[in-house]
Amino acid sequence: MFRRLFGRGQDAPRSEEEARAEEQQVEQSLAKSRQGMFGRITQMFATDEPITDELWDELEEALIQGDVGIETTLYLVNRTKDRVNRNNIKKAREAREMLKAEMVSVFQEYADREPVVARPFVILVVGVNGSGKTTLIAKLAHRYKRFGKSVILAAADTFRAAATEQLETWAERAGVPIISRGQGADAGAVVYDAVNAAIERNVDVLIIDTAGRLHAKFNLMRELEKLRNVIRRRIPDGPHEVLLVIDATTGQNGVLQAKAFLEAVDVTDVVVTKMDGTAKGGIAFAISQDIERPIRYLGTGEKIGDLALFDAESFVDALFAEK
Ligand SMILES: Nc1nc2c(ncn2[C@@H]2O[C@H](COP(=O)(O)OP(=O)(O)OP(=O)(O)O)[C@@H](O)[C@H]2O)c(=O)[nH]1
Ligand SMILES: [Mg+2]
Repeated sequence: MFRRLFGRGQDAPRSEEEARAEEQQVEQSLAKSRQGMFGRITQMFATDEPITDELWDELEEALIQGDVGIETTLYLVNRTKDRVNRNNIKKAREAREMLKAEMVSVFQEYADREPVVARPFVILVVGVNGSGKTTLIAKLAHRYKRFGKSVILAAADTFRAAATEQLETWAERAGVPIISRGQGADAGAVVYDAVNAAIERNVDVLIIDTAGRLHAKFNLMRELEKLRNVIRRRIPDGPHEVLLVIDATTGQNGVLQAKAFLEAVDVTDVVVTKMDGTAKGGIAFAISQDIERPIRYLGTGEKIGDLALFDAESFVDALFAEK
């Protein structure tokens, strides 16, 4: 179903067709998860058998194995059980929609913020190394460009060797300009140049890549604070979006690592990458609960078009899709 016409940075699908294509992408990226625990849950709730205590135990086990996390699992099982009892539901098949509704509600706890209108719209991308930041930036550049927005990138990961070159390659592929100073340069200086360039060239969207490999937490905080201050010197309400990137394949441990960023910077949204690479898509629930921010996008593959806006209902439907 077509639900969102206007995204915060004006990056939402423009038609039913585009929205449907994105839903299909999400569905495909969850194929492994459906073959794993979620397929088992679908089967458990696909019968006219009576609901038993064993069914609830099995559900609990499957959700935990699917990386939903213990707390969220218990919440889901208890809420669904209550609802089933209240409504006097007897057959497993009839309980399924109630389980799905509770799953959707987990994500909706952190609802979308009000749209922000700004130009340049500044997006800061943060996350542990290898989580998929640079790839996400390429996907976002491609996406905004497709929607008629002008984009400029800032290569502010000056820490890792070849990070700038990697972003340059993507920028070329996406057909957008990039501001860089190479490895070892001051990241603040890169951002300073990029903000000025974005303003002077009247660009719609500025997307900033950052280093994930800053060893000590203190360094991480200091660096991100510095970048934020550089942005605010010329754009006082920026950055308008701070995206925390989390790799779905790293499981609970990845969520724990990502939490360090919440102390370093005002994260507005989460992006879950590599959904296609895990059989434990339940990690999205754990992420939503632990990070306490809305999930904005899903990375569904390695290609530049493999990005979808996150929609709680489509996501849960896709986990339960019978195919
Ligand atoms: N399958 C899959 N692979 C992805 C996705 N997003 C990123 N990757 C891969 O993950 C790897 C790391 O991606 P990068 O974008 O370089 O990650 P990064 O966070 O910028 O890493 P650092 O710069 O080292 O901190 C690459 O091999 C990407 O192709 C995704 O949605 N699906
Ligand atoms: Mg990178």
